[in-house]
Amino acid sequence: MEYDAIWLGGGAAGRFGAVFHKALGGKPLIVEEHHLGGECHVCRCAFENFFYDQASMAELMRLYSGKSWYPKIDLSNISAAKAAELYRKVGQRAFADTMKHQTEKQLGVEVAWGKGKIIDKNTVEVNGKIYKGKNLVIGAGSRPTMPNIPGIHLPGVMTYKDHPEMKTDPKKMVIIGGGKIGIGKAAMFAPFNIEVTVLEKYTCLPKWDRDIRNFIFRDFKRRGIKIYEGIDVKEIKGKGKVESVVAQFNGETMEFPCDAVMVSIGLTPNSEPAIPLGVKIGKGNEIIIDEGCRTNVPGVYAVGDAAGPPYFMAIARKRGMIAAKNIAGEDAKMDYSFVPDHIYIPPLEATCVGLTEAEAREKYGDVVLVQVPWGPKPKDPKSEEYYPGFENQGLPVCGRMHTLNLLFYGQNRNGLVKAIVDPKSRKYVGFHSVGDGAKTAFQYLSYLLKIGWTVDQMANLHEIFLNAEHFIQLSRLVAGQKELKGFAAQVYLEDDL
Ligand code: COM
Repeated sequence: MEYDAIWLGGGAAGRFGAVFHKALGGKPLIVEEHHLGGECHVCRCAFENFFYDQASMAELMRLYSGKSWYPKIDLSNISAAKAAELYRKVGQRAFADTMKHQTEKQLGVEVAWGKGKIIDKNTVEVNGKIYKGKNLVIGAGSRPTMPNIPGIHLPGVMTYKDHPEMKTDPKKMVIIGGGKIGIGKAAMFAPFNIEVTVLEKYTCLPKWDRDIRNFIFRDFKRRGIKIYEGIDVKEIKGKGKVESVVAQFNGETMEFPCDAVMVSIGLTPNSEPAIPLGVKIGKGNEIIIDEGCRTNVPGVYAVGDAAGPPYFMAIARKRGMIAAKNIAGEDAKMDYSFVPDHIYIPPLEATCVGLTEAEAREKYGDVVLVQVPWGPKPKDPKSEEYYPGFENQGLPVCGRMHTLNLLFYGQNRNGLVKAIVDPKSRKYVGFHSVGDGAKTAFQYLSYLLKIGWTVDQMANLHEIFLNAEHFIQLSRLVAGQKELKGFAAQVYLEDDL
């Protein structure tokens, strides 16, 4: 055999897996039709990061315009389509070239460019050329799940895949699906003067901590983003292009006029290339793998989104790494514990890892919360004014935008942090944040959760004050207590949405 493994698909999973495989001493070949890095720089993480930044700029300009020393800024001509155009012209090309350069030139991994056709588990044909490998790794990614409803193919209906392709600015957008992608897209479109309505069949962000959800939904309300939960979309209407979305809500038919629809009801794994090999496929169309990313067919592995959730880049890359180790003769296993989650809600971000407060209370009984801000807020506070008597609102929370806290005192525009501790063991069981910049810390916090990190250990770290998540200094304030009593909220407050 010419190669130790053929990696079908050079996305996050295949690219990282093949690189790791080579570093372990193997001889990998990546087969890739379009770009190395997969969808990342086309329409997923690189694009999302770029667009988040653009939307944050727009939202901050709106918030600061005419306040304090900031000039009045005319936002009538801002354009999401122009932002997308800049990305298409520069970002997509720059990242594609960088991925290619890094993989082929810097790291020396061989790539067969073209559509790979699996002949058998040891043979792949690319542009008429036959490649032979001892192992085959399928990393074919995923695609947006589309509902089977009338009008789904009308022009103006898009998914995350088409977002970078937008050429005009919609005035009204309906987002079908209030999961992580839908909520993130709603928050990113709204700053560009687009009227956004989210229609969710069940509950938006059901797995997130209640305080974080409330923060996001309160913020959405302020910004005029409408959310309907428990609504069943039946049809997209329009003559030649999208004109409205029809849905059933509380037994009534509702129609939402719009000129764009974003569908974000989930992802479907691209398992089809593996089917002829006799590989087992699950109910969600995913390739079924064991902890070592092996399929039921010896010598055939599956990695990344093609093997089903969690759909998260770190998981995709790690599945690649685990498959590489196993191909190289190790017995490596995936670890799915304490995977963080993250949503951009410009100009902030929401990040979490571990248990929510409700889950923690169920598991541990009483828990201690280390949380700011907390408690009642002044009613309809004006900007640039201080409201005494609401001391729980005073601490700046997020990383670089403390100005938000001072400019909008008591409105909680700059975030929320919350650590949940089991008081008996003094171990953290969950971390939650809305702010900016906290996601960096959460990469490491997920590991600290895994090793059973305690408030006492946290109190011994060196914070660089001010920081984006404040967990070190806030925890130190309670760590001296023999019996942990926490820092702020110990009871649920009424929702104040
Ligand atoms: C995302 C693509 S940047 S990859 O994981 O680096 O290949």
